[in-house]
Amino acid sequence: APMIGKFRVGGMTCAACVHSVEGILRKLKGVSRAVVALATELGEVEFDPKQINQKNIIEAIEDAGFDAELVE
Ligand code: 9UX
Repeated sequence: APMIGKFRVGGMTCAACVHSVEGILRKLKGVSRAVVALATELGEVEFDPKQINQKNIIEAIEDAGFDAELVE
């Protein structure tokens, strides 16, 4: 069953950053949905835990030059 991960994404300064992060997340194998909000810096990602985990998602965001941490 899919899981929802909530992340705080730092370093986004314009709407294009948001689209960039969403695009990166949606391309990851196992991710079925990704939305990121600039104002709150919160991202919500639906993923298949058999294919990808929260750490992989954080690393993908960081590889793109942004900060990311899990929100409990
Ligand atoms: Mo906007 Mo973001 O000009 O990496 S795309 S700041």
